This record gives sequence, C-alpha cells and structure tokens, in this order.
Amino acid sequence: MRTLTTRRWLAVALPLAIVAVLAVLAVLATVAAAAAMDSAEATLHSQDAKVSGSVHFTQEAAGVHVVADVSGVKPGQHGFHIHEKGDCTAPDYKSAGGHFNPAAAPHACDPTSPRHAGDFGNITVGADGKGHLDMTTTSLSFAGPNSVVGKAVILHEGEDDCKTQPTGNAGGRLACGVVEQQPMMHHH
Ligand SMILES: [Cu+2]
Repeated sequence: MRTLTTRRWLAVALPLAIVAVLAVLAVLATVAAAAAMDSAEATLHSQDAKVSGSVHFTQEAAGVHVVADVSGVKPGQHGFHIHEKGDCTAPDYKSAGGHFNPAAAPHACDPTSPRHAGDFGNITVGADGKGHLDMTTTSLSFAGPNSVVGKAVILHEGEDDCKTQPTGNAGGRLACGVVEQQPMMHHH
C-alpha cells in the first residue's frame, strides 16, 4: 500500500520536475543567446602567408570586450588599431583608410584618454611569433557612430609610439581584417 502511494506520487511529481527543469534550461538558453547577440569577428589576412590572426568583439556591461590573437609575426611591439573603412582589398591595406576616430580625438594608446576610438595601442608578439591582446573599451559599440561593425582591424609592421599624430608612426600595414557582425542566435 505504502509502495503504491509512493509510486503514484512519483508518477505525478517526476514529469512535473522534468517540465520544470526544461523550463529553466529554456530560460537559460534564451539569456545566453541574448548575451551572445552583440558580437563581431575579424579574420586577419596578410600578404605574408605565415601571418594570421583573429579578433573577437563582444558587447559586455563594461564595454566592448576585444580579444585578439595573432601568429607568424615578427617578435616585438606592433601597432594595432581599428581603421575607418572595412576594405582590405589593396595589397598595402591603405584601402582601410586612417584610424577610426569618430570623435576627432588626438592619437594615443590605451588607456590614455582622449584617443581615437580605434586606438588599441600595441600588441606584444613573443619569440614564438604569437601575440595576444585582451582589453575592454567603452570607445566602441555595435551601433551608432562608434560602431566597430564594418570597420577594419590593422596590425602594423612596427611599434606605435603612442604620440606621433595621427598614426603613431607604426609603419606599414602587415595584416588587415574586416569586422563582421556574427549572426544573431535569437530574435525577440
Ligand atoms: Cu593603424
């Protein structure tokens, strides 16, 4: 009798528990999809086939989180910026125009302010030819005048001195990538 009651209770409670768990998972998936909506990516291309890289942009509460990885690059400091045109068609990447500077600010390096919205400063490349940059900036967004979408990421041959106007004297353009918004995972 007691076993039967327990079984009957389980027969009702178990499906309810499963439905509740599924509902929570659905809510979590929706939240995750919404959080992933504002993201963009640039794949770096170079005339030097050894050079490659990728840059990810994600909107977070504190600003746009930028994570860049490059490889096959000469060790040292390399100027790293957002340039105003998402056009990497010219072999010297001059087609990408100047630094992305919607506020007409002077050139400087992160974290100096004011500076160009596209001024990241330098990326440090180690003896293994690899460089990694991780920063969060409030100077970029995914909409409006400061939108990073459709601009270009430029990796320079040389070091940004963080003072020469308006370029930082970082030399030629080693690699270029157009910033493309990632497909939205969820629509409201
Ligand atoms: Cu640049």
